[in-house]
Amino acid sequence: VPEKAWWKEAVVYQIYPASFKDSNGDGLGDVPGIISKIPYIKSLGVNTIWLSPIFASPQNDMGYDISDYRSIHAPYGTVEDVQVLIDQLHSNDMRLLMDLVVNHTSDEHDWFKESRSSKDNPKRDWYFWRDPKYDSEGNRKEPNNWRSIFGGSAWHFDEQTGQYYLALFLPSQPDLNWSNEDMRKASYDDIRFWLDRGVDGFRIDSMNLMSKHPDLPDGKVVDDEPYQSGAEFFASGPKMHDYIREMRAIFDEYDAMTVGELGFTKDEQSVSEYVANDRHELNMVFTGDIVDMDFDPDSKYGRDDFHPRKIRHITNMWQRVMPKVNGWNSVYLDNHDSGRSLSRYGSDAPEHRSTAAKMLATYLLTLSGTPFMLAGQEIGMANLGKDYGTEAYIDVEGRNHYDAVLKTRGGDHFKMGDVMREIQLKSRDHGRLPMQWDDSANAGFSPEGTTPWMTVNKDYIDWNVASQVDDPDSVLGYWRKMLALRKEYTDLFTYGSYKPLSELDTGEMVLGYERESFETGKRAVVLLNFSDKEQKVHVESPSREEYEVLVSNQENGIKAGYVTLEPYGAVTLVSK
Ligand code: TEU
Repeated sequence: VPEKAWWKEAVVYQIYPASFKDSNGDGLGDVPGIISKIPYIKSLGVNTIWLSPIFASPQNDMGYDISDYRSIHAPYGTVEDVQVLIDQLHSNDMRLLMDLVVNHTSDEHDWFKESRSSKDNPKRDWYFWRDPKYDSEGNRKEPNNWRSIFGGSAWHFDEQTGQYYLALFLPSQPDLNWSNEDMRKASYDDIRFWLDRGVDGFRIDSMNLMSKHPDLPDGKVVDDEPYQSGAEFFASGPKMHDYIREMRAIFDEYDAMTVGELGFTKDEQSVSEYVANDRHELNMVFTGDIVDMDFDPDSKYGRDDFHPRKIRHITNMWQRVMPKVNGWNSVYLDNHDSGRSLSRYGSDAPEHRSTAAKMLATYLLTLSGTPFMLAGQEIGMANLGKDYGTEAYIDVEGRNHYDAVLKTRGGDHFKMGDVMREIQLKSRDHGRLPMQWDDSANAGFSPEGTTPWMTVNKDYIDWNVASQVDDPDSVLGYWRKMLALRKEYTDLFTYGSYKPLSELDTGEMVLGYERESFETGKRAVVLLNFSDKEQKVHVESPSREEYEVLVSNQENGIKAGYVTLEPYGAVTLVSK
């Protein structure tokens, strides 16, 4: 039986600050805009907000490139505004998680400026500086073959001192060297700065990249490209658990929670080591597998279509592993780094959109773990439609990919159909679309007459908060109902046991599972149709007569012994 904790009962609403609510008409969302929406967020039934980075930053990676952790990017507001946000959330019994980006800084951070200034600067070792290598012809080469996650080499030559520095993301996001104790201490001071102001926890960005193999060896060569992943030497490196434990001591002083972003590491054993309770490391992680279900194993924009068997496998694995190791996990389908789950794992076709959005909500809110939703999910926000051209896509990751492929195809945009298909599904832009509040200009995100920082999806005319907020049958109405049920049945959905239903009973397109409360013995059967076809499911154990429908996104279809799921249908039964 899992021990209770506030962070296990949290339901988290992720806000991408640039895209939530622009209060002053500069085209960018801001902290006062978020504050103005607290009553709305609270009315949904969520109790925690995760804010993607709002700190001072040149914004080369939308704030994931921080130049000063203790001040706020001016267009978003001030430290005082954030204090108001924290205080107002607290007085509403809500909490705030911030984004902790400490695997790297911006190259405009003072630490990096000092570090790059000379080889003997005291902060030189706060980053990774290495001498060049030379090939047989005497040409200068990078210290190793690692590839940046955003493409190209992960090393950048700095003329001033004649060495390369490491940057796993953009060249302007140099990696911090966590093996340097002074660097770690400086970072902990920044963490305390926010904890002292009442922040309730952190989502730790690129968490498991903070410990690299000390020798920085060449990555395994898998093709004839000049740069190779190298992740086997920079993800979950040898000191990773030491650093996390050192940080945990600080978080414990404040009863703060942590959720670590876990890239590359996907196996049960390694994931468990971060979250098993007795190891005292993180409260939970984001395993990347759930957002990668339509990625090619080696490349995000490689094609590998989603199939329900993938979500069955991933869900069954983590739901069973966590209780075994006395650990905890997050439950999520969306974030700011990909396309909307509705468009990828459900359907945004007009005839299915509302049903599919409700089906995915049912998934998120009937599993054990802490649910994280992305703002807009509650109204069924979807990807940009296929009629948007390349100019609508502005994120650096997708653009770099497009440009790199374009080059290999002789610059011919007409040969890019396959690449556009993947961008239309998975580009990070989709997760960052401005929030659709109403059907006025700019979807009510920015005042009329201003130009939002990125495309507002034109489907906002039909899909917005105002049109759903008073309609109990809307996607928003369904989210509210599900959030209330999750709260009412905390013992069942948050803390209960999990048992998968056999694929033989559900058929391959349906995900089915049973939950049971340790406290009351109450049981739930959840059936989710991940296809656009009707599916007939045999529900045997125990007999149907003992169950009633708790919530569903379809009217009919439930007969003794069988449930007929409509396309994207979701039925949750509970024992009487
Ligand atoms: O993402 C880390 C990461 O590994 C990403 O490359 C992710 O896999 C990719 O974006 C999926 O498309 C985090 C943040 O979530 C992301 O927004 C940042 O760009 C990145 O770190 C660098 O800070």
